[in-house]
Amino acid sequence: MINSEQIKNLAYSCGFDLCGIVSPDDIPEAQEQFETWLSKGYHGEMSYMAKEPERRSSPRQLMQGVRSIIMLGLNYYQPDSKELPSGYGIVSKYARGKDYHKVIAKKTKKLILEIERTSDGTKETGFRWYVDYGPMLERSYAAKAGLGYIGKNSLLINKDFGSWIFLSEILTTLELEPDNPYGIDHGQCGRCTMCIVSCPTSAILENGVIDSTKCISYLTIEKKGDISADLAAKMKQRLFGCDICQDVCPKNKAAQFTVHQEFVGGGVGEYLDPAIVERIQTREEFLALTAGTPLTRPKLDGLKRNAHIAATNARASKEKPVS
Ligand code: B12
Repeated sequence: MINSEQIKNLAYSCGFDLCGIVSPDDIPEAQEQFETWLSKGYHGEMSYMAKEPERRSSPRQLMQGVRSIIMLGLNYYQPDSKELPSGYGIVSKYARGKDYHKVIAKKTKKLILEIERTSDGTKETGFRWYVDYGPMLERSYAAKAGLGYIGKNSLLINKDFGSWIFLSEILTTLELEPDNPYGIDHGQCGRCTMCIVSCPTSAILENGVIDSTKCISYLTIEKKGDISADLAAKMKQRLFGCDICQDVCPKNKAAQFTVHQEFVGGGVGEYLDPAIVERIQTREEFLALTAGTPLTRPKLDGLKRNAHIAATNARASKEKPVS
């Protein structure tokens, strides 16, 4: 029978930077916070978040016979260049290369094959994996698996990689020894409120509670239709996603450049000329620029809207670099 230690070694050999094991028990306090978040409408137009909310902290409803969850993390940090080219829009770090869903899917499938191969004779073993889109409160389970702690910006923060990590998970029928969530000291935010005070739209309401309807990440990626003039002005030149609450975080000072080249190359890169996006007419032209990257998410209309806002804000600020 395969054990937790072997699973972790296989995960690292498949390219994951973090791996922890957690039991598939419900996390009632996370569920409660999540339902409060929904009841206040902080999910905005993300109606999929409100679909069967009780499943998100109840893995046994997601897979029959699940006995363990293998939580995984992948570092995507890459430093910014010093200067924003005049008039350009900024793409957040997670989206500069290939779509992480695809990158993680490939590594996860390989890991499952390796686990099957190693745990000889467990043909009956079941696996179900998710990355991001799955109905799981990923950060709560990652924290319980010892991958980090949940910071005031609501992100999972790891002592070695800071918050620049993607999360994913494999639910399995394998019985594995869970990790001790307090086994590794990842530190805490303490009295620091840098993320809260630096958010231009005041989207971080209190420790770990994000009002998505104000979050620049939500506005540029998930929201459909117009963005109010007030919020649009605060987006400055952010064309896709936002990293401010991570850039200012002292826990991210020691971040390590990702070894996963997929997140660095093969995408649109750090800056995008809004004029290029605004000129796009057809779906083919849109896909020529964005296929295989996270930028397909807001569709052509959303990306054009963002480009227009970034260009307008660049002109308004006399093309000064954004802070
Ligand atoms: C919806 C969503 C968003 C929304 C809402 C954000 C939010 N904070 O909820 C929007 C579009 C705004 C968004 C933005 C971003 N997102 Co997002 N998003 C998600 C998604 C799909 C669901 C999150 C969710 O359930 N939110 C609802 C709230 C209430 O849940 P929660 O924040 O997890 O809160 C729970 C915990 O914090 C917990 N809790 C709070 N305090 C404590 C303390 C302890 C001790 C414990 C145990 C639990 C706990 O209780 C809460 C209720 O359950 C997840 C993937 C997933 N399936 O989980 C990715 C995810 C959270 N996003 C991710 C990323 C990378 C981003 C961006 C950085 C992208 C960008 N650069 O633009 C920004 C960051 C903005 C921010 N500060 O949150 C990563 C975060 C990785 C990490 N290191 O934490 C995730 C995990 C995707 C992934 N698979 O890697 N996102």
